Amino acid sequence: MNTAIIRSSGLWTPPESVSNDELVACFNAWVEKWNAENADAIAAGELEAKAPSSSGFIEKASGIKSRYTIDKAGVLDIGRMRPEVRRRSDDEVSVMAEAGIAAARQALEAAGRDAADVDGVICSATTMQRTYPCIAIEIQDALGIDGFGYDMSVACSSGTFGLINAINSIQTGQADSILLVTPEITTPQLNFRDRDSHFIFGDVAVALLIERDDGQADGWSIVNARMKTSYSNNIRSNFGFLNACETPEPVFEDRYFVQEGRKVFKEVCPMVAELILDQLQANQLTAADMKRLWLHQANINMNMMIARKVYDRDFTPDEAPVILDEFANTAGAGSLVAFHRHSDGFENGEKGLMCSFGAGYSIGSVILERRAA
Ligand code: CO8
Repeated sequence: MNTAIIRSSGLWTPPESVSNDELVACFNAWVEKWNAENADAIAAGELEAKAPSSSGFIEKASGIKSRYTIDKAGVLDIGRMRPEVRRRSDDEVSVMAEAGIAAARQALEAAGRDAADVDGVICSATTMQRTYPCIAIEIQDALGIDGFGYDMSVACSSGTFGLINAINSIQTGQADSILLVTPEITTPQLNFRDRDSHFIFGDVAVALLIERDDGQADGWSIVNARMKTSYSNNIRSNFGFLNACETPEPVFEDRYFVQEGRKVFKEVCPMVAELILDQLQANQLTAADMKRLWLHQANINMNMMIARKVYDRDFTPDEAPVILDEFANTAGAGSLVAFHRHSDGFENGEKGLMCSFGAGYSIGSVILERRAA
């Protein structure tokens, strides 16, 4: 069986970022307007007045300070409160592919590789912009890769499950080199008029180049990979192709992201810590062997709790780096972005662990070892 190595990574961020203060100012202006327009119904007890949001709550409850979006003006326009996306012709590159291509090009450049070196593209993200042709095939075509491409989706574990698929392709000899691309365009899936969730997500694209390990190249070899899923309705979106045909017609809000955040927190943290500790033990390793945990980036308090349980001691920010202050939750991209931003300072043979967790529930956990050729 071949062995796989992560050779390089790449990242695309939209040019515009929205701070908590900007987001909250827009939300609160809309709340004030809505409450004024519905004052009579509120006074009569027919409607409940909407409560304002607060930057202080957002930062304390989630650790998020800002998020990138594909269209700041649309998000902050109280008459719209969602990104505006120009409809593109069939001859133009799609929004998701464009983001993915930029991240993929960066990963190729970082490894000194070009399209001729790559056999396949996996596009793994929470939601696809269209059903077919696959976004992965569009990315493959734009980069000029002679091989194959396919899309896959496992919500917040899309990045790690995609990585594990790439590893499997290389181990079985199906491919020698795979570009994994995770473009997460989440802000159009968010209800910016919902106080509970309007601050949570941001847009990004991340790419990893995974190759057959020939023992010559720098990178990260794969020590072990684990996947776990367990059905839960606590994080849900009912957006889908049947919406247009459903009777009764679904309310528009039902198509957005919704969650029972407290339940998710309580249920997912112990599941993740237990899986990581079990995986380490099964590989004759302990937390002390892990120089860094690149955890999914949904909530800083979740990450602190999981890292505390895994290390069984206080830990330094360097041991469980946080990127959600800048990016917010980027769904399936989060743990890969943390890896991209914070994979320096490893000596040959030192190990770290990448772990995603989220809707499904789903957990993807990969132990990596630094290889310096
Ligand atoms: N401003 C001010 N106050 C607020 C706000 C706000 N914006 N929102 C809620 N509050 C208030 C509430 O009204 C409540 O007040 P009171 O105590 O008086 O009733 C108080 O704050 C506490 O509310 P919560 O209990 O809801 O607050 P929490 O402390 O639980 O924090 C979080 C909310 C931050 C959402 C937290 O529960 C959390 O992050 N949980 C983990 C969730 C998680 O990790 N989910 C993973 C989702 S991501 C995923 O799986 C990918 C899905 C695919 C994504 C697709 C892209 C869109």
